[in-house]
Amino acid sequence: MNFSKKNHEHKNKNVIDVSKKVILSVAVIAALGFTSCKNETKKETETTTTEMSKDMAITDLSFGVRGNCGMCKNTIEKAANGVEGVASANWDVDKKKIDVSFDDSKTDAMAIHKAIATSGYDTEKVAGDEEAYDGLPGCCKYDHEMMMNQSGEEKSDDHSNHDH
Ligand SMILES: [Cu+2]
Repeated sequence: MNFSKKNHEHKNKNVIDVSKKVILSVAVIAALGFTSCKNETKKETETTTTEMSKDMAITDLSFGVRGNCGMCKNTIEKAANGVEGVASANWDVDKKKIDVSFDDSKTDAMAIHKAIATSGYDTEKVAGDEEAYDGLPGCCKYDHEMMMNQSGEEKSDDHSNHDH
């Protein structure tokens, strides 16, 4: 009699232990699920931020472009600005040099060289389109032998390139 009662109590205790374990497991699983969810959200945010900063990446570039005057300046800058991703373009008539800022996720340096060449102007890397050059106003028909990408110093000292 006494033995049987003890056995019964033991069984009840087992049932309670099992229930406790189940509740604990559910809580742990829920906690894990919540944590992993949180991590995923965090990851997504980080990825978005990286992509955004990549989109905003602006590259500054300078290279030589031949030309004569203010009309050349307009044509050259218009050609560079016509390339998607170019934020700004400024051609220096004295230095025969253009400063361009562009989004390098949308375009690259060669696309800008080619666009300027298509408008008729020689760049350091691409010769100007001949037909477009022929169509330029007389004052804009620049010398193809012209020095380009000059620093101000070279221009003020004409003998800097000679050995005498
Ligand atoms: Cu001109």
